[in-house]
Amino acid sequence: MDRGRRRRTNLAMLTVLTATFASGWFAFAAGSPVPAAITSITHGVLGLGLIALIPWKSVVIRTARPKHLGSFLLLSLVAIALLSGFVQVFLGYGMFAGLTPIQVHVGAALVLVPFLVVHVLSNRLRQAPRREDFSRRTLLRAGGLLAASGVGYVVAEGAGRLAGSRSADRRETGSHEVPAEEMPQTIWLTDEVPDLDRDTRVDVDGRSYTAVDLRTAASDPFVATLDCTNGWYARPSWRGAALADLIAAERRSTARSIVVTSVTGYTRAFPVGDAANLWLAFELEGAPLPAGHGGPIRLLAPGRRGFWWVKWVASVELSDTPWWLQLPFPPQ
Ligand code: HEM
Ligand SMILES: Nc1nc2c(c(=O)[nH]1)N[C@H]1C(S)=C(S)[C@@H](COP(=O)(O)O)O[C@H]1N2
Ligand SMILES: [Mo]
Repeated sequence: MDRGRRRRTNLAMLTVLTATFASGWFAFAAGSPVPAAITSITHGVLGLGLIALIPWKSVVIRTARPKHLGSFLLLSLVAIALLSGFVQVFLGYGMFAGLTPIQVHVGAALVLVPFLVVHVLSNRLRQAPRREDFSRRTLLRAGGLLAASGVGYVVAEGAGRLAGSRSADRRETGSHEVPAEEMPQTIWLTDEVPDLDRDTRVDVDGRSYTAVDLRTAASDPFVATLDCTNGWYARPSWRGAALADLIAAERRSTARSIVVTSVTGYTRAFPVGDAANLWLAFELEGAPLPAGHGGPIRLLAPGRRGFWWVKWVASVELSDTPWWLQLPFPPQ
């Protein structure tokens, strides 16, 4: 392999790996069907693009002169990320040695970042892109790689269905269905289930309610999809009151966001216009909301991923700060 090809292979690998990493986070953030389908299919196609580059990259690796331990660790972490991605897609949600495929997947992706940075910095001089790397020919090759990856994605989806794998029960986000009665109790990162009284009060824009008080403003039971980034979704029935029925329209008209905060400090801000589709729920599958699922009162945010569904709600406040001025994922 000549130097140019070697360099272009490495550049392609770096570009696709970076784009795969980024698209994974976008897929994590997407909750509604169209953005979720676009981001998770893009992520899958890019992941397969890494595999399509293996024949070239393996020549680069075999003929590399100094071989560094760090580079092999990087390679292993990419392999773990790829493998756990396929486990998630084809074997489904479940525990493997106490971890879910997505936990292994995102964990490997995060751990590989510093190895990738060192790998790129230590090779940056010899492998830096040159003008000839951006020729029409390179563009055609990149197009070919993308097309091959796209075909690979369709073949993998088809084969998964033919083989009767779990890949077929994914919704647009890639999450697998779990029966409502087996819905896991999930912590985003480090939060803990607090020990709350059934008549713990939630403060909503200056007024305070217990779960019993909320019944007066509550809907009939309805089904809402809880879709966790850990790779599962469930469609249980809930009962609760819409924030639009608890906070007067005049009050909302002067605010920009609604901040929902848990007794644990876990917090998320929402666009004020979402008030009709945000609910304070106190019942799950016809029974009082269990502590593990956020009882006595938790938020439902249909159309958003699970990490928005704040459990153990302590307060709901109007704010002048736009909702997007917050971390994209909760740090807790
Ligand atoms: C650079 C590291 C990564 C690589 C190499 C990688 C690769 C893959 C691959 C090959 C798949 C299977 C795709 C398919 O067959 O449809 C996959 C699935 C998935 N990955 Fe990643 N990924 C990486 C990072 C991430 C990150 C950082 C996240 C989230 C923060 C993420 C989230 C997901 C999700 C949710 C799925 C399932 C998507 C579906 O079911 O269609 N990935 N990944
Ligand atoms: N206070 C608080 N609320 C939280 C979480 C958390 O860790 N702390 N986890 C979120 C995540 S990641 C999901 S998927 C849902 C899970 O709800 P469940 O435990 O009822 O399944 O709650 C969300 N609300
Ligand atoms: Mo979650």
